[in-house]
Amino acid sequence: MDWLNSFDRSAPRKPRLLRRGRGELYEIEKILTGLRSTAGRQNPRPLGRGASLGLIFMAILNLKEREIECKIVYYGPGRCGKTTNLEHIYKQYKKQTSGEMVSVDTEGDRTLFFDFLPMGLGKVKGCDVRVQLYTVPGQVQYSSTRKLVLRGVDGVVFVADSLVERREKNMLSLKDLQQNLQEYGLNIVKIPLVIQHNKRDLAEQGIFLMSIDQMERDLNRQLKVPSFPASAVTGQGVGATLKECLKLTLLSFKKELQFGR
Ligand SMILES: Nc1nc2c(ncn2[C@@H]2O[C@H](COP(=O)(O)OP(=O)(O)OP(=O)(O)O)[C@@H](O)[C@H]2O)c(=O)[nH]1
Ligand SMILES: [Mg+2]
Repeated sequence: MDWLNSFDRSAPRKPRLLRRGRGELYEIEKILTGLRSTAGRQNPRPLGRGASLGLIFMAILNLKEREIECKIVYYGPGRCGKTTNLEHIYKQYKKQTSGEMVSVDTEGDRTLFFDFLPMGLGKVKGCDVRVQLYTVPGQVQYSSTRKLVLRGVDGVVFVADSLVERREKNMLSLKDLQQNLQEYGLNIVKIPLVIQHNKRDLAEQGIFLMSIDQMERDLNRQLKVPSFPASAVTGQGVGATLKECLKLTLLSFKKELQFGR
């Protein structure tokens, strides 16, 4: 997968914003289902959900046509930089994006529903790999929307905020992720997960940040998942975070297939 190295530095496109009224949850569900099934595929045909009993891997497989479609969700507390991550990916990896970035209902820079960005990674081991990136709304009150966006998740990027005053919010959000995954029968210890320590650029402006060591102790002491310092604003670490999450997701997928045979 050398696609992340092939930067396309042409002029950034402005993400298209879909502004919708605050509908009921089933409304969002319809949007989510529609986006998932239309992004980059002409004849959506899910062949399998979970390769084996008891183990849940939600990637949509179309083995006959050798296609894999997986869903990566950016999770984390409000204002930690999830949308900014997607915006950076949308601008810098245009060749790999297979459609517009869509932000469903925003208020200023706050996500009220979710952001969505479809990508096509080309062939990996002969399979056409399509990836759908989502962000959840981080604000505490959008708990049910977060849970809905997580449905069918294959891999998670947990974006943590390096600001000292966000320490507790990071930990609460990680706990919220664990609980929401659990409600879908998924285990935070088993799901492909990467932690991003975001906003490291603020240190250069003299803002006192939590050390990476402290953030690792707070969030990653037990999980021990790959983690990356990053700045979604400058783009530093954004590609590395996504690449690692994709790697873990595809590896987990491969294991599932072998187990299911
Ligand atoms: N300096 C700096 N600012 C950042 C960084 N990432 C995000 N921000 C800023 O933080 C604010 C919130 O960023 P968003 O990407 O909207 O945060 P979010 O996680 O999507 O927030 P919610 O939608 O409310 O969950 C914006 O003003 C961003 O410009 C970063 O790495 N460095
Ligand atoms: Mg957002």
